[in-house]
Amino acid sequence: MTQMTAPHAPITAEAFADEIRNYLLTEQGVTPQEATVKDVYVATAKATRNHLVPAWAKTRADMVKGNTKAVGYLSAEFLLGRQLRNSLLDAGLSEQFSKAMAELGFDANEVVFSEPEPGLGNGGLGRLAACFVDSLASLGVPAFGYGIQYQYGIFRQEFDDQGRQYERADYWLTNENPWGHTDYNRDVRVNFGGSVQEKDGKRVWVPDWSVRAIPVDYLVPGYESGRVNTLRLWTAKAYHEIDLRTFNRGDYYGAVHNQIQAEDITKILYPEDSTPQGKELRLQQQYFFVSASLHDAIRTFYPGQEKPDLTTFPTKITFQLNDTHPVIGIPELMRILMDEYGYDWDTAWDVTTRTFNYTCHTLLPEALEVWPADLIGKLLPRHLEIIRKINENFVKLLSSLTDDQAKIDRMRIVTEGDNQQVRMAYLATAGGSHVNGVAELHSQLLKDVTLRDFNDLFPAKFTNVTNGVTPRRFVRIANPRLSDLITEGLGTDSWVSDLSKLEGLVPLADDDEFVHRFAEVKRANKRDFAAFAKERYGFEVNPNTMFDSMIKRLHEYKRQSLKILAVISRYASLKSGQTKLEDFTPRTVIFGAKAAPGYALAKETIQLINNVSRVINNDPEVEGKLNVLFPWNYNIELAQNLIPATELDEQISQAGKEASGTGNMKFALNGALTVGTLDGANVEIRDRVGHENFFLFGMTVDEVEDLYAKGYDKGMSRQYYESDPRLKQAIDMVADGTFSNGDKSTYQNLVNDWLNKDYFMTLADFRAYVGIQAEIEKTYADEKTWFRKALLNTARSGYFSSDRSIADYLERVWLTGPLPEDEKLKSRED
Ligand code: GLS
Repeated sequence: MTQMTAPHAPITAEAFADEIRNYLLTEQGVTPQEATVKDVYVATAKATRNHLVPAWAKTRADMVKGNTKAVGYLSAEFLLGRQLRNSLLDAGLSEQFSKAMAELGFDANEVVFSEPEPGLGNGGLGRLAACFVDSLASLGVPAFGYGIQYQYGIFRQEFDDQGRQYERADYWLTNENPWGHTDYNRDVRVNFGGSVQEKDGKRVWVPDWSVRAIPVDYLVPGYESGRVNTLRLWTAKAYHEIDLRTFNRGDYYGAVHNQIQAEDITKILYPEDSTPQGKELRLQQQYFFVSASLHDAIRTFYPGQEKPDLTTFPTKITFQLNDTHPVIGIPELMRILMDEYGYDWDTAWDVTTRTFNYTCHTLLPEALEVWPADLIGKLLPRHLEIIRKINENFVKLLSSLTDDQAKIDRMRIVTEGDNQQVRMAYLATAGGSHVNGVAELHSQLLKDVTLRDFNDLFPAKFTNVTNGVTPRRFVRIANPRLSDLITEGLGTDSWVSDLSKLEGLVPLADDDEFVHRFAEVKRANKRDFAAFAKERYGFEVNPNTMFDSMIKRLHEYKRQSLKILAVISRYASLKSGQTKLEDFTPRTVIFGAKAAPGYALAKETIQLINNVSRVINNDPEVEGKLNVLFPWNYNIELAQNLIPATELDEQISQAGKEASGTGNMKFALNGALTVGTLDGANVEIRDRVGHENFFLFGMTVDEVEDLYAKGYDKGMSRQYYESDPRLKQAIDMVADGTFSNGDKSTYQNLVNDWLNKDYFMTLADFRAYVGIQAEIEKTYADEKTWFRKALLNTARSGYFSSDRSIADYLERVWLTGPLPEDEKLKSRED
């Protein structure tokens, strides 16, 4: 069988170099001799994109012509990471690129690094969306990713000389962006404000102001699928940018008021992860991209039709609501169907409920978005009417299903009384076909706790789809050494598109030579990371230490403070001689984390980590034994460098709080062992890799609940402090100024919280955490055992491919599949 490696005929390195030269000259206006690294990056990106365009057009045409229902992935965040290597891989041009760079006299890595990273997401949720569009294309499923092109993505994190985080704007779009094509000819009008009036017995929305939504199209190539999908990110522009009369009066700011109001909508990504703030601008963003996307889908699937039969809409496309952020799409589709196309309520409701599905990504009650009805009424008056009617009908439906009035009241989409609120998760559950959580435990807790009443009455709606990560970016590209070894071990590279094949490595865990080579890969990656950390951050890293990483957003529930308290405790124990230096397993402890700018306790934790790092790293007594690194501005680049080099991965959230986690999957695939709680996808990772290959500690969900019932967060944590000398010593050191040049007030809020509240039970889990670390060290001392376990983590984590997640969505939620093979083959021949 001949295997296609790319959606087009491959070309030679010389020909590719010529194409790059051509772009340099015709678009950048420079010869290779004059070109800078950035010029070469832009020209290479354009040349690469050009190779993908024919398959892109063909995929779209097949999608519109064919009978395969498409997927619309509506997400306020797509955390893409750099595009060049990924596009080269999918275009089948990776090798040509290396040679072409050599021919042109440029360093391939430098060219890759010169691409600014598009940080259009906060963390796991946004990165998951990026993995999902990659997998949809790789599986050949026709799909659109729909979102927002923020002018400023997640802030750049820096640390000041006190170790405090400060935030800088992320100017990622300041330079040329060769990947996104701004399509001014396919703009969409999005309206806001105004009122609803009665005309000829109909409710008519008379808006107050409008914004021009312009699509910026990114190509999403599939790996070896011959397909290229579209990621359409909307940018906002004003219809009338300048008011000349106001300008002529000398009011220059007033003259551009319209422009500012419009462009503000897509100016900046809100930097909260898991705990969004209900700001008016955020609702504007949500409505803006959802309204534009729904109109875009209608014109795409019913081209040129003035009176399309939109009762077929759910057979053309199914929309996935990525968390509550796009849920305003439900009343918007109702409005479009009724007000723009004249359908009656019942038909519109039938179409709408068959079109949408909802993924919930959280267990934190504060993360389920709730909007004041007044705010929705002010910004989207017609939508508020529709939401009220949906609520009214829903309450009627509930009354026909149960006599339990309290339950009905709990389930209202719009709350009653003063300050009415619209609960977006409930609207999504009522208005969509399916609701899913993102790991088995999470989906179960959604059914048992968060959406329990809904599950009681509509059990068929609920399902689980465990998250996954793309093996292309997070193994093949991030870890070339491991990729080569896997390919050698399996005798094929087909694992890149079918990660379940990794299972074939299991027998090699008994092959000492192979395990040794696996260990060599890790060691080489550690040396690479040490060099990267030195160059990028100026850190001295000893590669002959255990690399122990915790990279994720800074959040109390994730419990970075548990880890830093344990580090302090080991430091104290080394200093006091309780632990002999020669018995100590040398460790490099690495943190990467951004805190939401307004999250005070999280920011104090960042400051503490930085200062613990400063004190320990400058203490000659522990030199070479304990080192704490906190590279700033954790992003995808850092993840791609650190994950392949990590030996121990920390997933230590309080049980029942992390919906899934996806970093845990990336680490396991790259041969790190996890120390973790029974939370999120940790549970499934442990079951798959084998309980003996996972370091479990801490309370379970039930134990956590029991402890709350006993009043833990009402002052019980102090008992743990009093009764564990190591814990007491660590907290006392934070309180007494050891990590703040003697100042006792610096970490006052943290210390107070630990001793009086500690909602996420850091203190209660401390003893178990320190205990498991001793076991980890014992295992690490025996290299063969450690790397055998690590290899088994890689071999048994194939399930955590986002290709598998997408296959599950296709089967359980979207009820569609790839474009037919013949259409695919036709597209390759063209
Ligand atoms: C999150 C969860 O916190 C993560 O556990 C999860 O892995 C991710 C993707 O499902 O979604 N929810 C959220 O608001 N941010 C996340 O990262």
